[in-house]
Amino acid sequence: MPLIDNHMPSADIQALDAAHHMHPFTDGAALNALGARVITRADGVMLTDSEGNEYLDGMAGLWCVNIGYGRKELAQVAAAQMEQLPYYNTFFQTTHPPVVALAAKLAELAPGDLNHVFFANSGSEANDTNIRMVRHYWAAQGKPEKKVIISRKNAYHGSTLGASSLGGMSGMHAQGGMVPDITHIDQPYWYGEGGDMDAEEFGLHRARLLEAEIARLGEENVAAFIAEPVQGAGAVIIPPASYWPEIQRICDAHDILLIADEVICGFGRTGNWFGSQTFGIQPDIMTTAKGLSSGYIPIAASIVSDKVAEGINHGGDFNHGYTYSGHPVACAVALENLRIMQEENIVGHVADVAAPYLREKWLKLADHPLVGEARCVGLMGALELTPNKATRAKFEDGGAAGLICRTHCFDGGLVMRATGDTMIIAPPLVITPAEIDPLIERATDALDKTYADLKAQGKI
Ligand code: PXG
Repeated sequence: MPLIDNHMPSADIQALDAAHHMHPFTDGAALNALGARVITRADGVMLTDSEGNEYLDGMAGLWCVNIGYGRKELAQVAAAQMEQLPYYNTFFQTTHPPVVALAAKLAELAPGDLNHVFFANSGSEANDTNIRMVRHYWAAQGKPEKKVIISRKNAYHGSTLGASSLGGMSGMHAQGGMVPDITHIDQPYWYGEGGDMDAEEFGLHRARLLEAEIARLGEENVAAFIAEPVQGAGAVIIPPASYWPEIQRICDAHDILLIADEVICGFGRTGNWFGSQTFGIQPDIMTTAKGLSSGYIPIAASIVSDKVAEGINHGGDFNHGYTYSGHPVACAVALENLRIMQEENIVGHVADVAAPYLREKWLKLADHPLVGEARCVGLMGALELTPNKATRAKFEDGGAAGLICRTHCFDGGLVMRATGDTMIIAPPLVITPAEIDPLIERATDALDKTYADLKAQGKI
């Protein structure tokens, strides 16, 4: 069987990439001058590039390869499903076994009365679905004016126009504009924005901004609040314990739907099946994607409460859907992924083995002279790089230190992401203590080298 593999010299692949492939979230001219790393294969938690270099993948791809690379069962299920029924839609009074089985499985796994599933192909699409769903829900209740969605600055909810408007990344809003009736409040980022406030006090303060925003807009105009249990792309912002209970109280008190964007937190990342369980959130809708199929195939799902689903059903047609909503091959692969997750107790492995082991070692990195804070929950963690630990100061040329560190990580065989000057990890959930040891060693080595570089540049 022909595979597109390492069949050309790396430089030739890079030249074709530069000539024809437009990369996401990338300065194309800068990348083309450098040339992209060509990743050709992967197994377990390890990646291999076209030059034969190996990297420990501290990012699980892009927060998604939860069961690790190389699980042949998923490939076999995909092939079998393609042979039996490669495609059919679910629009016109039809359905098919994989989509039904996956919807029922998600209803079983999701907390509370989240029993109904609308499928999409990406987290962005699922969040676009959510915008239309919550607005349609309130219109079907006779409240069409209840349509504003409140989100947070520095949130990431995707890249379609709707999802990027929900997100709080100003650089994205500046390119292509925003859909109307979406507003943003400040995030619960204690390290970066807490100042002299105690973390719990700060968490309450930031949660109460939601109540103030609802009052400003008028409760009768607000449809929903959307938030990630832990902001992922925003740099693993773990809210103080006081934050989520207060958000829940405010949503309940003001009849505002709560959307938990679980695209990163879902399927075991925080040590429970869903981040909502880790933080005691009872959402009306959960957005899921990534770990749903461990990234082996694109699929996403909005998991919806009885109340919202019944409300929608009373509204006549929901004029929404994608050609590939509930694609049979994607559903079959996601089901197989969830079967493996359950049979191998991968969430239990995170909670009882991998996360406690990582936590002990990761938090110690805060002793490094370059690190202002080390934080983690489950298998997601962040390190704040700073020129001054005592004052939590930021580097003047924000982002440069992070890029130096990221390069040292790559050179040392570790994929660790930089968001500005915050280093981030979210390894595959199957990572073992024996694999966490080299992750920590390589991260420490990269921090040492970054520190030396910054000293030499006079930035510390
Ligand atoms: N919600 C959340 C919380 C996400 O993290 C999306 C929605 C959108 O999902 P799709 O499948 O449309 O990409 C995401 C995606 C990064 C990075 O740099 C993070 C994401 C995507 C791309 C880059 O950390 N998260």
